[in-house]
Amino acid sequence: MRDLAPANHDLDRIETASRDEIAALQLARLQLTLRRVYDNVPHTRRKFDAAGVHPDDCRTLADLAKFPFTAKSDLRDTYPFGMVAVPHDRIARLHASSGTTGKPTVVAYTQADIDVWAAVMARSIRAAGGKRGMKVHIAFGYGLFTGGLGAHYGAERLGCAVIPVSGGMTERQVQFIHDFKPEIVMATPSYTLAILDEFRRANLDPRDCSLEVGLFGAEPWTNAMRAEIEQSFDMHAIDLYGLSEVVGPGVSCECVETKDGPHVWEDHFYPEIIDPETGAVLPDGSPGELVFTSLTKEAMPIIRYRTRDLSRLLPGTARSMRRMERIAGRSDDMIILRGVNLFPSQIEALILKCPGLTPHFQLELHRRERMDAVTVVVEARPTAAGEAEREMSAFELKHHIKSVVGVTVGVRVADPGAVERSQGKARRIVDLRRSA
Ligand code: DLL
Repeated sequence: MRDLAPANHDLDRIETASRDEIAALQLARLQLTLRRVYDNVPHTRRKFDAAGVHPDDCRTLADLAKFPFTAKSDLRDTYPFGMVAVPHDRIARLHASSGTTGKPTVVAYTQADIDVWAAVMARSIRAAGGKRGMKVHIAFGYGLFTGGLGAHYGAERLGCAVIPVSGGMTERQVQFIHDFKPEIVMATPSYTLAILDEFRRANLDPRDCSLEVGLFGAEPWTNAMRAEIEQSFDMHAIDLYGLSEVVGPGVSCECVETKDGPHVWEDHFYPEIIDPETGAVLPDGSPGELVFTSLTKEAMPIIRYRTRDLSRLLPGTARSMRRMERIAGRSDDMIILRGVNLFPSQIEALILKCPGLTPHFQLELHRRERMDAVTVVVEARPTAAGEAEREMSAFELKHHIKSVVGVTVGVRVADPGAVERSQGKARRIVDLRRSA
């Protein structure tokens, strides 16, 4: 793999500014944002009033802790435009995330918001090792999902040639990668595995393809999966994070020279870690729930948005801006099995330790005699699909899970190709418990 670290003079100046300078910029922008929301969003103004806080009470960054959180329910309750802080003729774009229940959440952007988004995505692709003149194959879905268009505008801003393939039609993805020779690919990690399978099915060696860097995100993945993707394609695999309510992809991204967790682009998004039970702000380094406040957004500024994503804030390394630890899981994806917390990402890391198994998997939840039970359904590698080998793999995985996580689960090793493939975010949890 080539050394693709960007030169210092190619970075935005603020990426390497002093912490004091970053904090001063954050405070000024935060005060403006609180004021903008208070003056223009009645829903949030009522919440501030009920909590007895006013934008003037924010004199230091720590004062932000006095302000109420925003939850997904606030966006649902005010559907579709109740959180918009600008006259509607200034809205330049709407995106929406489908969500599993009820109404979608809608997010709005002004032209200035779209510009900031393009800038933070360009910064992310550059941090990943992307350079002007490279070609970018975008396999994130285009449409209301923020993945495709977010990546698109960022790649264009960096001066790359964009190949807007979107998700799906996996055979054609492989053909275009083979024929157009992009250096960069952007996709969900689970869909990247489907592309990898298709390379092999087509009898092409993925290590021979032109790809040098992949930016992967939109769903949790592990360092074990990084290793699998990097070895299979002989390319750098970089973690890209974001969420629609905050902007879309490009809230934070790893740097290719360190690959030690995404750097939060703190000049635009202010991160906090809270205790998910009490809401108390925790010091950097403590594990908890990520909360973001936008610092520059116009159309839909967001104050203390509870992401439900579990992480930690860590000091900057390749940049001055703080890092977040790779997302361990979402609090709402956590399975509590006989008192033990279990995340799909833990299972993913253990599956990758078993040479006979592929990382295509789902967790089935059952209820047996009023006790919850989990069965890991995971595919055998085609080279280890015989009955005896599968039994061995199942035994091995069960053993790893028991000794690392501390719970007994069922394991079913399925035929190659039997586990549902997604073209976007993978569905890792299949809940078969009948509602009581
Ligand atoms: O998934 C935005 C995105 C697109 C990010 C493309 C990265 C790449 P939503 O659909 O609103 O937005 O989903 C946001 O996805 O709260 C996390 O739970 C999860 N997520 C996103 N990136 C990562 C990541 C987009 N790198 C939700 N690691 C977030 C783990 C991620 N989880």
